[in-house]
Amino acid sequence: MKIKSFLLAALAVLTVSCTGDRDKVLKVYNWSDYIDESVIPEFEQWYLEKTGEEISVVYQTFDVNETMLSKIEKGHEDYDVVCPSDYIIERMLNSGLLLPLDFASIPDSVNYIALNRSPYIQGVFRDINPEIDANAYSVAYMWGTTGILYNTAEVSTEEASTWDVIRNPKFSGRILIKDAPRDVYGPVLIYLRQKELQEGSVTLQELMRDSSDGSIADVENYLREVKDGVLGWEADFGKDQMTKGRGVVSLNWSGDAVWAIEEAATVGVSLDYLVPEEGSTVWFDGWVIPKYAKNQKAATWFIDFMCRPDIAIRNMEETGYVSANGAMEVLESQLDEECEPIDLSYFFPGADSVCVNPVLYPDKAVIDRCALEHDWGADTDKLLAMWARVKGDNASSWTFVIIAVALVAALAAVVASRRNAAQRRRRRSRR
Ligand code: SPD
Repeated sequence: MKIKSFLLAALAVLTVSCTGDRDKVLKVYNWSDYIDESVIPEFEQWYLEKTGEEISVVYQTFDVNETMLSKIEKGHEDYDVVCPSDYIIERMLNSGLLLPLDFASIPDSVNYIALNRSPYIQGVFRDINPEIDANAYSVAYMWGTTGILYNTAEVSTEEASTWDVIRNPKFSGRILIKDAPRDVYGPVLIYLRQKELQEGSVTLQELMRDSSDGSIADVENYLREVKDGVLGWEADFGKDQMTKGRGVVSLNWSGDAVWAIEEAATVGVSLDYLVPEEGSTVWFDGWVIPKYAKNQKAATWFIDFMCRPDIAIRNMEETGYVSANGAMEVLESQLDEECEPIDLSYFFPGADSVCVNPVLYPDKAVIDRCALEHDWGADTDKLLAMWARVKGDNASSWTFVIIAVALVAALAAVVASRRNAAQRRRRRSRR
């Protein structure tokens, strides 16, 4: 977080603790690098103009879903708006952690939520939980795919087109993997179950709910083969490592990829991104109001403000991620004559041949080989334990090497000192 926003947040916290005026504060908890921070003071101004009430936003960030979830699930922290991914929204819905959104409280004149909801996104959110419509509790913010970001000077398109690239010995030591267990598990399992997918004995959707011990063990074995070549398990530094040419293959999200591709081009590094042929996950992060929120009104207005097309465009431009906003204004802002026309009618009705960056908005054919992750409930702990084992073993194998080297050195020192002592004794007895 920038120093200015940190100071503003600290000031707002101080105001609450001094005056107790919690309804003048809005606590937002979002992913890092996921907003144009200049929209926050604009929201405060807009809120004052529209409601006549003052508001100070306390803006905090997280790097992985699980950190955010634990603060709410276990810590009962009073964030007013948070931005979890689809499968976490599902978990929060299932455990009664979300408040319904009161769209009706926003006057028609400024209701951007209802106006700009893409029918595609609405459908996806309905699929999150067949029993409770997630659209009543969340509004999608950004979305994208999980795929391979690669250095085109070192990695061919063919090599990057399969998930096997993450264990390709040619790139060992220069591979970056997202430190996001579900986002790695999904694609790896899809890769490992290619035969079954092709035979039709399992579907992508079934794999996204597969938390069986057998599948977790298969993914664990695969990741153990991968890990020796891993340069870093990263939450946010991967894109930077790729632009500097330190990494050449990165299992990453499409938004980080867009940011990295543009940044790398300015320093003469050529990166590209694709979704491997075997298939992958498509994900959606959405705004929700947790049960422990203290300012539901300002939270609802904040979500509405984020749905304003001009604000959505600014957030896209700043972060590289794609807004879930379905307004035509958003599509028009992304038209790029240099790209090949693609079919985007699934997202923007009627847009069956538009020129946009395909990393931002994937073609329908790419979406068709992707599936949405789902909550595993209590089985999530099995995955987190596996993840800790895979990553932790890295540390323990290094620890083992260091201990072994230290033991050999100590042994050599003992042997040398005994030999010297024996030589001294022999010399003394000869005298
Ligand atoms: N730096 C912000 C990254 C947010 C990406 N969210 C992707 C979630 C996939 N489950």
